[in-house]
Amino acid sequence: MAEEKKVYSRTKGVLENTVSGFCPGCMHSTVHKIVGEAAEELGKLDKLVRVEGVGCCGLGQFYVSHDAIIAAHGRGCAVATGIKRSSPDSLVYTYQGDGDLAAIGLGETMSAANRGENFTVIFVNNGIYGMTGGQMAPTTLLGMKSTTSPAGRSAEEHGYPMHMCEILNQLTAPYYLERVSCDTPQNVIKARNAIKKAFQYQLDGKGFSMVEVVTSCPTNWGLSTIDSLDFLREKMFAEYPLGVYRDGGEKKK
Ligand SMILES: Cc1ncc(C[n+]2csc(CCOP(=O)(O)OP(=O)(O)O)c2C)c(N)n1
Ligand code: SF4
Ligand SMILES: [Mg+2]
Repeated sequence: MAEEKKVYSRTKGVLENTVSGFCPGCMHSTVHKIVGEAAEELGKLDKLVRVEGVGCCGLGQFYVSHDAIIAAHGRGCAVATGIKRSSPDSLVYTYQGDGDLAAIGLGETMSAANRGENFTVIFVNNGIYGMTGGQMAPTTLLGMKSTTSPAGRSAEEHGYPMHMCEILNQLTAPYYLERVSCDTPQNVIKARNAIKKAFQYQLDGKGFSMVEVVTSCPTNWGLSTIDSLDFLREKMFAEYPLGVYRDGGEKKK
C-alpha cells in the first residue's frame, strides 16, 4: 500500500498535499501559498497559469495545484508573453528569483514591462542565488558575502545592488509595482493583498504588474532562521524599502 503523504498545507486547492523541499525559514513556501490564495479569493484558481524561473523559485511546480511551466533561466517574461497572448483568458504570472529576473533575465523583464504585457510578475528577491549555493546576485547587498564575493560585495568590483521596482518605475507602461515582504503575519496579509490587486488589474486588462517580495535565504546567508529575519529587517529593508512604487499607472515614489 502506498505510504500516505504528510499534509503540507491545509489550504485546499491552492497547494498539493505534499511536503516541500524548501529549507526551514525559507519564505518561498509562504509566497506560493498566498499566490494561490489570492487567485482563489478572486475565484480564478482554475484559470491560473504559473511560469516559473530556474532556481529554488522553480521548485513550485511540484507544490502548486494549478498549471505550471518552467521557463529557461531568465526567460519567464518571454514565455509568459506567449502564453498570455495566445490564451488571454488565463490568469498568468511569472514566479522568478533575483538571479533569474534581474541577472540573466533582465532583458526579457525590461522588455515585457516596457511593452506593458498583461501579466503579473512575482519577483522573489532574496539577495542571492539560492539554489546553486549562494553566488552573488544583482540584488546582493554591498559588503554581503557570497561564494563569488567571499570578501563581500564591493561597488568598485561588482557594482551596486539593483532595485527592480525603482528601475521599472522609470518606464512608461507598467501599471502596478509594489514591494512587500512576508516577515510578519501583517506583512503576509499585505503581500497577499498586493498579489490579489495585481491579479485583478490583469483581469481588467490593465497591463504589466510586478509584486516584489523581499525574502530571506537562511541557508545561503549562513544565518539561523531567526537571525535571517533580523538581517532581512535591518539590512534588506533598508536597501529595498517596502511600499507601492506605482499604482494605476501613476508613480507613487
Ligand atoms: C542558462 C542557465 N544558466 C545558469 C543556470 C544555473 N542556475 C540555476 S538556478 C540559478 C540561480 C537562481 O537564483 P535565483 O533566481 O535568485 O533563485 P533562488 O534560487 O534564489 O530562488 C542558476 C544560475 C541555469 N540553470 N541555466
Ligand atoms: S536555498 Fe535559500 S531560497 Fe533555496 S530553499 Fe533554501 S532558504 Fe529557500
Ligand atoms: Mg535568489
